[in-house]
Amino acid sequence: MSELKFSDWMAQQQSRAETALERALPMSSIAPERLHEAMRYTTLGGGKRVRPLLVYAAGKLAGASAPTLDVAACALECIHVYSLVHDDMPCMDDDALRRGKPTVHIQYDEATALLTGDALQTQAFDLLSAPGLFADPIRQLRALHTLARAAGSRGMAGGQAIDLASVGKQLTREELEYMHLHKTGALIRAAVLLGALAGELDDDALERLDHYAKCIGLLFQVVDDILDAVADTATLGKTAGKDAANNKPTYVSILGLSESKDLAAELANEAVASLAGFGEAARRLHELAHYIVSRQF
Ligand code: GRG
Repeated sequence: MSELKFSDWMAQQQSRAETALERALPMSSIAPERLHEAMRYTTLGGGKRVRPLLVYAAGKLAGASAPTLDVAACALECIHVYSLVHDDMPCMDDDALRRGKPTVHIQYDEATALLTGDALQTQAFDLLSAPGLFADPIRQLRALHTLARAAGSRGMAGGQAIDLASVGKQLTREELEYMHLHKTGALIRAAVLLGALAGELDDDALERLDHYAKCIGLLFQVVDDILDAVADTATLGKTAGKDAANNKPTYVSILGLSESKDLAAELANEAVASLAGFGEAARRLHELAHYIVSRQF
């Protein structure tokens, strides 16, 4: 049977992630209803699901079981959505629009937004720590450790702290890279690694995948900076031009548009080169690198 073309595979996996999230999140009929409703409001029915797609693609390559990958994909998306909810709050980016709809503190209130982020974060670890989720408990523990590291002060939350502290400052390219490898890259990297850990790859293969993941994590942010500078709010589903308006250092402000585009192409090539030893089994990861470099929103 011939394989699905990338756009069809992506739509299929996005819908698979949606169904898995529908099941994984507490129903809004269960107390506390308003909190559960807000968790579902912000998580379901939106977003590109890039992190779940990476879990699925890496997991397939590693021979992981579908139900395990569904749970790992949900855990990644819960952490990601928590970070978006908190990032949009008045104490951080203060944004009213996310995924084309009002942000949680606008639709509900600030306290609910705070709790929604908190609860989504712990929901991720609740899901990923379910006894027996991975065939090998040691690999499950490694996956938990990987996700905790990626989300915490030595990963995404740390990157966000550096981001907040650098508003209005002139960063070097190295400092900008360090910030983004943590703020955005750490979770993207964890998505690939969790998919891979759910299967049976050896440490050498995991390392090669980790290099791919590091490249696309940074690539994702370079493209995000380009889109923030050139795309409009309706296309992005979030407020465009915020980086310049907030006087934030970005790849575009440091390198300029043309050099940022060259860097994105270089990172995509380097990512794809690290997949060389996997052959056809890495097709979806290969295609995802191309998708990330050419995405329009
Ligand atoms: C609050 C601890 C904490 C961290 C926030 C991820 C983040 C850190 C802030 C989001 C701000 C931002 C715009 C970052 C740039 C890259 C990024 C993560 C964009 C949003 O991710 P997408 O494009 O969003 O995957 P969708 O909605 O498609 O899931």
